[in-house]
Amino acid sequence: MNVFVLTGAGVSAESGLATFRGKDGMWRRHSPFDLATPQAFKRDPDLVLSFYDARRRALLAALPNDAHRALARLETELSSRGITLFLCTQNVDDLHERAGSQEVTHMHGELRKARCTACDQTLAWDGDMPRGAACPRCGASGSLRPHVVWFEEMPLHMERIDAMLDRADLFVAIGTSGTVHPASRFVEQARAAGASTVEINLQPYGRGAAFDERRIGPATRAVPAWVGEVLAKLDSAGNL
Ligand code: BV8
Repeated sequence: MNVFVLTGAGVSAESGLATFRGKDGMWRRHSPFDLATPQAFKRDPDLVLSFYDARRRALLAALPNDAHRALARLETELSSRGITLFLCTQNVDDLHERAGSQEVTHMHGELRKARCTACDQTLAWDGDMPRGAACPRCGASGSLRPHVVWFEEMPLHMERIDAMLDRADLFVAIGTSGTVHPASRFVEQARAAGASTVEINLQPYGRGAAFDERRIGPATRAVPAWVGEVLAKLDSAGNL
């Protein structure tokens, strides 16, 4: 059996990291087209780099929450039963990993990494990223950017993600508004492949009733509750 979990900014909201489209969301204060596109980076690299510097500093001060921990527990428990948990996140934070999740697929990249546009290497990066910073690998200066996927860039790991969607028995979307493509169509793809679908959110996805089940509530309460029920059902009925 295969479980596909997709997380969005809502799973990290209670760790104090701002979401994008909520009432105090990042895209309420700035346009994504001034901060999260290749053109924005070309037009004003200092503005874009300072945006990610501020988010990286906030991330280093943040801690995983009970939702992240519940998903790490789910991974361990399912694996001991021979069931695969594919955890795909739209988030660029590393709170899933810091909560103990071993396999995390970051389709929009990772805030604590840099990418060199000269040698294409990605490297750990925790400090601020000044515009002229030199690549520690190839020495090129001014070639570093945050290792995140901007709008109009291709998300990462899409082949693997598609394969896992096509063989999911259960698809769960946690804390995402379902606004951004291609993540927004994952639920339809998993459903078309025969998966049962569950949404865990503070308020429902903007569109359509593509979910078989909806659990409304804060992730730090709703996710541990859902994980507990999944494991109890596995132990009693032997299925998801
Ligand atoms: C691409 C960068 C091919 C890193 C991000 C087809 C149709 C429509 C549009 C497009 C399309 N094809 C391409 C597009 C354009 C674009 C797009 O989707 N635009 C949208 C806005 C209309 N997509 C792309 O460009 C993607 N690339 O498709 O490649 C291609 C190639 C070339 C040319 C064309 C196409 C690339 C998308 C990646 C963009 N990068 N971030 C960063 O800075 O973080 S997107 C950004 O949005 C973040 O990554 C974020 O993760 C993502 C999704 O947002 P959410 O996670 O859902 O967060 P949001 O704030 O929206 O919602 C929060 C949710 O949490 C809410 O539901 C709320 O209820 C819930 N919540 C809040 N608190 C809690 C909670 N839930 C539980 N508990 C709580 N406490």
